[in-house]
Amino acid sequence: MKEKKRVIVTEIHRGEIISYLENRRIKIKIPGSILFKDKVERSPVAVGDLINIYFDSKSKSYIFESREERRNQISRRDPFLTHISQVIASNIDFLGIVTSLKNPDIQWELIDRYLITAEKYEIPPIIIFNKSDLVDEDFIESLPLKSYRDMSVPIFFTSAINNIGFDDLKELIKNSTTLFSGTSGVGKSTIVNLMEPDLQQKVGEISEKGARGTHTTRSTRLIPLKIGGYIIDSPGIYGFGLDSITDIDIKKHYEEFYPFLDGCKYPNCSHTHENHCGVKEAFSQGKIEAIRFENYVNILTNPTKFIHEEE
Ligand SMILES: Nc1nc2c(ncn2[C@@H]2O[C@H](COP(=O)(O)OP(=O)(O)OP(=O)(O)O)[C@@H](O)[C@H]2O)c(=O)[nH]1
Ligand SMILES: [Mg+2]
Ligand SMILES: [Zn+2]
Repeated sequence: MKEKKRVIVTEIHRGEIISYLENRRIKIKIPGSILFKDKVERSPVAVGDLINIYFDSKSKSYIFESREERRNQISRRDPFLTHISQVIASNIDFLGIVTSLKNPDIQWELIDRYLITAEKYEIPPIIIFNKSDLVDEDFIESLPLKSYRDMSVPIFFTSAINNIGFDDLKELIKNSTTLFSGTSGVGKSTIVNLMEPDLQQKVGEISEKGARGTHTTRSTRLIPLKIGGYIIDSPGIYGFGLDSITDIDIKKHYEEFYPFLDGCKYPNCSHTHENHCGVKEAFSQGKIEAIRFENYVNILTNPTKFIHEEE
């Protein structure tokens, strides 16, 4: 008789699942028939999934049998192969959007793409502005954060190399599963190392001439925290196409536009090319943060394609 076990997926490497069973790291084989069943969804198994496995005494290896229903998932479209949807992780409590204040610069449009996705999948987002040691107070004061604060998105300013700004963040995410996502070089792995010092994930060097990261983290990894809960560290993304998100979802996110909708002549106004548009008027009068309006237009006109700017 096959003895079944249920485990959590901590990593996936070349078609092999990594997990822990009784504190021991195990490798689990995925039958090829499952991997290639559905070419549109590239992630039949994702980090964070609960899966059922059994031990095959013949091959002396663990074999994947089935996946439990996901409570939720965060997925994105590949910006080059927009028909392919990729699940970054599943069963998460917080989406930690990690960006650096400098080296690389803040990716505002990417933040909004993450927020729209988090809202759609009902996963509370957190924004972490890392590398606060590289900018001054005035810079932080001048950031256009009003709409995020009005939406009650928790915002943290951290310096991972100086261990500053983490107390409240730890308090919030302990006993939960938090996915850290963002572009390469923003400090995701450095933050994870700080929270779990025994671990020492590989951290990238930022080259002198370009400030961009070097894609140090190669695969998504779920890491148990001593304070309770898990962090999921993930490789820097180069683009984020929205997945299964409609114009309605996009419009819904921009709550600060709501008070001006009365000024739009057409009920389904897209606030882009139309005349008599209350939102555009509010934007031109400085009543809506410029960066938010620009993000909105870019996302609405190009939902599935977004390549972040390399510096
Ligand atoms: N000045 C400064 N540098 C930092 C800070 N946090 C991380 N770094 C540096 O930024 C570089 C990239 O850090 P990583 O932690 O590898 O970045 P990552 O987001 O994990 O990058 P990928 O794994 O490629 O996605 C390293 O050289 C870190 O030392 C910080 O708070 N301040
Ligand atoms: Mg990393
Ligand atoms: Zn309008």
